[in-house]
Amino acid sequence: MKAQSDIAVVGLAVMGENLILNMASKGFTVTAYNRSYHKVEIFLAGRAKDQSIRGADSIESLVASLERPRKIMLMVKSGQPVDDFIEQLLPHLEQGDIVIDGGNSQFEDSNRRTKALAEKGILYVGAGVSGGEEGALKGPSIMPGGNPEAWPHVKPIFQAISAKVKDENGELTVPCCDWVGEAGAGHFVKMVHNGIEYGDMQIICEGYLVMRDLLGMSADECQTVFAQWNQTELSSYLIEITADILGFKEDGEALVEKILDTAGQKGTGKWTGVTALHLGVPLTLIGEAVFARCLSAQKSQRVEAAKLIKGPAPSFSGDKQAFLNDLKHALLAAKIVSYAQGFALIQEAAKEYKWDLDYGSIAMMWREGCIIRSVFLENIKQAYDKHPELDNLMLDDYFNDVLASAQSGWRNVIAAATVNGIAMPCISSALSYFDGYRTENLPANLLQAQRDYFGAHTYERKDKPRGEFFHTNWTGRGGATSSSTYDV
Ligand code: NBP
Repeated sequence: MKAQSDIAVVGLAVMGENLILNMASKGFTVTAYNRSYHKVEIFLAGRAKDQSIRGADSIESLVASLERPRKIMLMVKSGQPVDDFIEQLLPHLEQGDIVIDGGNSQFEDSNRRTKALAEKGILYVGAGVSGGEEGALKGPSIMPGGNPEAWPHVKPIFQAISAKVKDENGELTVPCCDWVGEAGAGHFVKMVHNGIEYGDMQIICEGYLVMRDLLGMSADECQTVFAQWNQTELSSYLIEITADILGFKEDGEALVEKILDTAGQKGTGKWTGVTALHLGVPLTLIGEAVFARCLSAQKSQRVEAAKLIKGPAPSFSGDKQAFLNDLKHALLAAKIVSYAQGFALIQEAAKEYKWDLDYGSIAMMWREGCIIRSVFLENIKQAYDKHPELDNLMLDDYFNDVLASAQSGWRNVIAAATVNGIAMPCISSALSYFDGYRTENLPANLLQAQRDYFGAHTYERKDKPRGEFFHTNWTGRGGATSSSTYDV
């Protein structure tokens, strides 16, 4: 083992332990530290035995064990614990040392911490890490942002431990980790990743619901369809595990049918939705995915409502295979809309926070190692390679063509689900966004008139240049005074 460690990892829970083992397996020497020291002892005697991993029993010994510039990665619970630990560390650090937060921190916290630490001469990195326990051990997707001066020091370690994608020669050499951008950009991208994960999961669940309740398919039959879809352009980790889950048996019966239909959530989908509202970006699909989990959690109300509120009894007559093909198109189209909305959110944040982002590179960071990994991300990379400033992914030729051919099946599925009383909040809201986005004249002319009528909020006119505002005394009773204008 080297006399001084390359990096320290603080926090020996599921992510920290596995990242340390991953780093050691790539030839780095790592110092392990945890608030409760007994976990360090257990780790050193167990999984870390005979590896290039040393323990530290105090912050002083942690800092002393590191070569300079020191790199200290926190894998602790996000929020106050991160600030508390940074406070404890600061008196022991020197100019140019690097603090990395690899937890699920809010991007505003990373904006704040990058600035506050830079004022003290300490380089801060806020890195989103995705892939859970297995990813952390074998190769996660890592999305680092923060102080760019830190990147050359952190890059060799992060790119060595991250998941890899094949290069043009078919070799697994392209790391699913690259510099995202300044301050909180890395954690912002990780947040949107998690929001997209909510959307992808809900889209799949809506497909399953239609198969089960409209087509009357068993879990085994659904499993066969998802396994087939995993050989198509829908191929992804989440479709793959869905097939596995549907085929899993307990006492000869599908376990999935025994699981209570109330979804949990830890909040990253909600943050994505709240951020979209703040930035004024329509993120309808992810928003619906969060609300779908909320509605599922109202189980006792739904049990009562199911008795009292009657809708149509689902029944399907027609060509089942053709309908399943339509359903596949509906899932694909909704997924395109979800990523188009997610990337539009990242683009708006880049403008707001003045981050210089490479959208194709972000797509490649999600290509492997994380929960939303899929072949589809390759097409997103290509779209941004062609047009780095593309306003919306749906405007890219490839995605426009896919949407054009998926459109009629997508509409058929939503029509059938609507007639049969089956809720598809994500797949149907995606279609509303798609139709709204391609509509030259929305009814917001009437909306502006309503706002001017009751609140003198003014409107712009089609027959006048943009930026000129008018107020009409609609009733003859109001005055000529208009309200000030403002944007969301
Ligand atoms: P947890 O989020 O469960 O955090 C547990 C760790 O935080 C323990 O080492 C604990 O020390 C330490 N800790 C706490 Br709690 N408060 C502390 C404080 N005030 N000062 C110092 N240490 C403190 O661990 P995790 O699931 O491994 O996740 C770590 C981070 O990675 C989190 O931000 C999480 O959101 C993120 N993440 C998790 C996953 C996943 O799949 N679990 C995936 C991606 C990202 P103790 O042992 O002394 O209590």
